[in-house]
Formats: sequence, C-alpha cells, structure tokens
Amino acid sequence: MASNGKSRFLQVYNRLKSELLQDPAFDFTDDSQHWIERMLDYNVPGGKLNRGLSVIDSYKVLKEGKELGEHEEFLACALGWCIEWLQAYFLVLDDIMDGSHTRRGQPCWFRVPQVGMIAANDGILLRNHIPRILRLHFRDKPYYADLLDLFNEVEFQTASGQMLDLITTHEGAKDLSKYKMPVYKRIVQYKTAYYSFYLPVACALIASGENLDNFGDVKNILVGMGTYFQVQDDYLDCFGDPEVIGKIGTDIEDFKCSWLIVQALQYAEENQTQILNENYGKSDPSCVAKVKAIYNELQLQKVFAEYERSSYEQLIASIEAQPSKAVQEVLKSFLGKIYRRQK
Ligand code: GPP
Ligand code: MG
Ligand code: MG
Ligand code: MG
Repeated sequence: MASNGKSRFLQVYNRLKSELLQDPAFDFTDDSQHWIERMLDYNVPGGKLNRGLSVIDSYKVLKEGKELGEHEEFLACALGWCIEWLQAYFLVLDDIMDGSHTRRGQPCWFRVPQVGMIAANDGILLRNHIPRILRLHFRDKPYYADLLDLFNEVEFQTASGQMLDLITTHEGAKDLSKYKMPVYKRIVQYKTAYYSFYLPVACALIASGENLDNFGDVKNILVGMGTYFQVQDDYLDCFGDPEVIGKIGTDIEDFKCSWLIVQALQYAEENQTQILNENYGKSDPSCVAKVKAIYNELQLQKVFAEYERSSYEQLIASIEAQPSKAVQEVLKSFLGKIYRRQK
C-alpha cells in the first residue's frame, strides 16, 4: 500500500481508539481513559503493520481494482486493525512469558515502571477490544458471525501453539533430543502462521463475500508462508541487528525450540552436540556465546540462506498453481513483503 494508504490506515486507528475510549458499556473515569490511551499508543500502532495492511491490499485485489467507497475502505481498515490489536495482545503477554526486554525499539510494556503485571490485564483488555470493534462496525453484516468465529478459532489455535512452545521449553529436565523438525513445525504453524498469514487473507475473503470453505489450498499456502516467516524470526533472534529488529533475542537463554537449534543438532558432530547440551538454555552470556560459536562453525547463516531460497521457490510454485489470478496476486504480494526481510 502506498504511503498515503498507510496514513489513511493510521487515521482509522485514531477513530477506533476514540470509539473504544467512549464505549458505553463502561463508565470511564479520566484516569482509566488516560491509561487505555497510553497503553494502546504504546502497544498497537508501532510495528510494521504488515498484517493489518494486508487485509486492505488483499481486499482491493479481490475487488479486482474497483475503487473502494469511503465506508468500504474504512471497514477493511477496521478489520486490519482488529488483527493489529490481536497481535498487540499476543505480544504483551508473550513478552512476559519469554522474559523479553525490548519490543519495537522500546522496553516491553510490562517492563515500563508502574506497569508491571498490570500488563497482563492490559492484554485481556486488548483482546476484548476486538469484539467491541467488530460489534460496533459489523453487527449488521451478513458475515458478522463468520468474522467472530474466525477470530475465535485463530485465537484458539495461536494460544494452543503458544502452549506447545512453552511446554516444549519448560517440560522436565532440559533435553535437546526432542528438538526435531516435525516438533518445530507444529509449534510455529499454530503459534504464528494462522494469525499472521491466514487471518488477514481470511478477513479479506469474508468481507468480499466469499466462503472460506472454498479456500483450503490458499490456507495451506498461507500456513507454509507463516512457517517460513517464523523461521526468519528465529534466525533474526540470533543473527539480526537488534537496532533494526527492535528486540533483543532471548531464544538461546530461554531454551526455545528455535529453527537454529534444530538445524544445529542435525549437523553437529558429537563434541559440538555436547557443547550445545551444556550451554543451551542458560542465561550466562558466556554460555550463549558458546552456542553462537557452534552456530557459526556449522555455518548456519549459509544453511538459512539456502532454506530461504528454496522455501521461496516452493511457495511461488504452489501460488502459481492457483486457478485464480486475483488469489495469486494476493499471495505473491504477501510473500514479497517478507522475502529476505531484515526486520
Ligand atoms: C511468536 O513467538 C508468537 C507469538 C507472538 C504468539 C504469542 C501467543 C500468545 C497466545 C501469547 P516469539 O516469542 O518468537 O515472538 P517474538 O520473537 O516476537 O518474541
Ligand atoms: Mg517472544
Ligand atoms: Mg514466544
Ligand atoms: Mg522470536
């Protein structure tokens, strides 16, 4: 979307925020309004906005280039913002669970003085804002129930993926032998792919009157793209520039089932496996450095570059096998936004 598209999208954020601040279902005091406004401004609009903007882009392509009416565009933006709200909710809570320090170039919300564990309730509020927005703007639409169902289902899948991520990490004694590709894929499909890739396109399809049951292949391709996106996230956690990605990696310290450790275990010699076993999942910086040294010995940057190239090829091939040119365009544009991303 062109930059004026982005500024129009941001204007819709301001409108939704002021509506939420006057929700008649709650008797706001000045203090509570100020809290919510600061919390929203801190957590909702500061990311890349890829997920939200993709709803509008996809919707426009599905409308085959017809100019959108002003209200129609507003509704597409509102749906995009619902996904950004969902993302904010997940990130506020994920940062508590992962013990992270920074996000989008600033301290994680729960690290802000005077916020602390109020952040857990803020996460619940962010989650509850979504049905408030949908109710206000979509209640009369024939697809209202489908939208609510979609958000509920995708939230359930994400929380289940997050559970897999957490129990794989915390279960019993630290045991790297279970960190294999099928385990990895299951985690990331659920924790990232559905909400980040399937949800934006599914919202656009629903709003343009389509039945999601007819788009099973599209869903599979988007889940594949989401898996590729989380591999990039895992790679950047270790090899990205924190100044650029806006967050400091914690996957090694947190004993995460990251793509990098799965690859490392696959290629490591016995002595390297032993070093990984002794040092993975410890917060001591010298342990982290030893893990990174093995990643370098195994040339994981090269392994990643090859993975990136071959995933891209496979995704393009499955996109080009789609019968609808409009659907192809939607998928290619989404893939183009993330291919070789640095942040
Ligand atoms: C990304 O994992 C997954 C999420 C943000 C989903 C969280 C889901 C909840 C139900 C809270 P990550 O921890 O690798 O992301 P990041 O690297 O951005 O912290
Ligand atoms: Mg995290
Ligand atoms: Mg996490
Ligand atoms: Mg990560």
